[in-house]
Amino acid sequence: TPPRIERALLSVSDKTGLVELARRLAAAGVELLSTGGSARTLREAGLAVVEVADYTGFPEILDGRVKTLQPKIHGGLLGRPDLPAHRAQMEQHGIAPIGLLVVNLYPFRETVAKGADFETCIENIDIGGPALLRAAAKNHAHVTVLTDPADYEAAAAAIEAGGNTGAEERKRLAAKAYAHTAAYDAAISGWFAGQLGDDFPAELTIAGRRGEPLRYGENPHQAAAFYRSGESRPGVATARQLQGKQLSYNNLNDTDAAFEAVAEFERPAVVIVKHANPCGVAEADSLEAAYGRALACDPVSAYGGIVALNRALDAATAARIAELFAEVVIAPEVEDEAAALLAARRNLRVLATGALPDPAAPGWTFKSLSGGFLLQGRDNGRVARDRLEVVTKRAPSEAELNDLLFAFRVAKHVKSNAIVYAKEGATVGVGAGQMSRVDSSRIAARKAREALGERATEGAVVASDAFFPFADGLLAAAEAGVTAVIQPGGSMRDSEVIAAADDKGLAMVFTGMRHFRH
Ligand code: 93A
Repeated sequence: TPPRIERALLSVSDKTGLVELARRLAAAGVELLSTGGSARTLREAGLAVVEVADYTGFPEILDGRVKTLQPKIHGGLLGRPDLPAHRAQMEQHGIAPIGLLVVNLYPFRETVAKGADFETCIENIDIGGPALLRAAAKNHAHVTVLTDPADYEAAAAAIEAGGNTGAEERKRLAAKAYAHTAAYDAAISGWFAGQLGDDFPAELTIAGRRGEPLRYGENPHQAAAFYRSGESRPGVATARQLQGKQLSYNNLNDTDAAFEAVAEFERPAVVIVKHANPCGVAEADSLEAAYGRALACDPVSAYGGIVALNRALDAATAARIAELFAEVVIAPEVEDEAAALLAARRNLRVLATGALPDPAAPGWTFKSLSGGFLLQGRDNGRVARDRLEVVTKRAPSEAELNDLLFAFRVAKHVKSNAIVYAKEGATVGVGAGQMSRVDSSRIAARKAREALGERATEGAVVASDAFFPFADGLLAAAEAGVTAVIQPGGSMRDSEVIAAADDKGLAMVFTGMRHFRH
C-alpha cells in the first residue's frame, strides 16, 4: 500500500454522499481539492476546500469547459511516487500527488432522457471528468478512484483505519471507472448516431449494468448474469419481486416472453408460457375466466409454467393459480388479498411491474451469434382490423374476425413455424417451433383434441405467423374443423392455397405482415 493519501480531488455532478465523505477525509487529515459547484457544496457544509483554479493558478475558463484539464492536476494523478524521475519532475513543476479522485460525470443520459435540445445535450458531454477518471484508474497502483457513492463508505473506512485503501480494492475501483467511462461514451455515440438518423453506426457498443445475480444459465454448467440496458419505459424492467425463490435465467427469459405477449390484449387476458412459447392464451370479461380458459388449452404443458396477466391480480384468480404448480406469476399489480393467498406457495415467484409494456413501442432487440450479434428493430407491428384483405369467396363473420385477430396476435409471440387455433377469445391449440408448417398445424390440432376433446377445433379459426407455402398446412387445419384463416399471404402458391380454402368453404384474410420469431 502506498503512503497515506494527502490530497483528494472531488468533482462531482451527483453530489449524493459527497459532504459526508469529505468530512471523513478531512478528519483523517486529507486536503480537499475541488471544482466550482462541488467546492461550494463542501464550503457550505463548513469544510476547508482548495479550489482547483487556486491550486493550478489557472482559472476555470470557457464556461467551465476547461476546469481540471491542467498539468498540475493530471500530473498529480499520473505521477508514480515509486519512480525517482517522476518524483523529481513533479517537484520541479510544483505538482503534488493526488491520492484519491472522486468524480461522477455530467448527467448526459439523464439530459437526453429529459428530451433536452441538441445544444444542451452537447454541453452535458463531460470531457474533463472522463480524462480524470482514466488517469486515476491507469495509476491505480497509487491512486484510488471513486465513481459511485456506493463505494464511498468502504474507502472512507479504509482511509480512517490505515491512511489508504488496499491494492486489490484500488484495482477493482479502476476497472469500475473504465466501465463507467465506456458506458458513458457508448451512450454519447449511440445518441450521436441517432441524431444523424444512423441506426447502424460502423461501431456499436452495447452497455449494461449487472442486475440480479443468477445461479446459472440455461443449464447448470453455464454461467450467467442479467444486465440492465437502462432502457426506461413503463412496464419494462420495472418488476418488483414480492415473494418466492430467486429468479433463474430461464425464468427471466420466459417471464419476459409472457409479459410482452399479455400486453397485446385490451380485455382482461392471461398468457401461460412454457419454454418461451405460449401454451395457453385467453381474454375474457374477467381475469379468472381468462385464466381458466388459458389453462384448459394445454394443462400438461402449463405445469411449471409462467403466468402473465394484464390486469391487477385479484383474489379469485390467485386462488386458481395457487392450485397449479407455476414458476412465476407476473402482473401490473397484485391486490393484497391475492398476495396473501399466494404467500402459502412459498417458492412461487410473484412479480408486480406497476405498468404494462407498450407493444407498439419502438426499440431494438439483439441476438448473439458466433463472432458477433444481430441487431433489429423490435417486432412492434400490429395488424389493424381495417387493413385485412379478404381473399376468399366467403368473408369472415364478425365473431370469426375477432378470433382471427386474437389468434394472429398470439402467433406473433409463438416461435416459428407458429400455428395457433383459437375459439371465442382463447387458444385451443398451439403448434410451435416446427421446421415444417404442416407439422405445426398437425401438432396444434392433436394437442387441441387431447386437451379439449375431439371437437375442440371445430368452428375454431387458425392463424399462421407466415404464409402457407403449400395448401397442405391449410388443409390440415380444415380437416381439424376450422372455419376461418389468417395469414400474411405472399406465397408463390397463394392462388392454390386460396382455391383450397374456397373449396373447403373457409374464410381467409391476408395481413400483409409476417411475425417470424426464432
Ligand atoms: O467541462 S468539463 O468537461 N471540463 C473539465 O475540465 C472538467 N473537470 C471536471 N467538465 C469537467 N468536470 C466535471 O465537472 C466533473 O466530471 C463533474 O461532473 C463536474 C463537477 O463540476 P462542479 O464541481 O462545478 O459541480
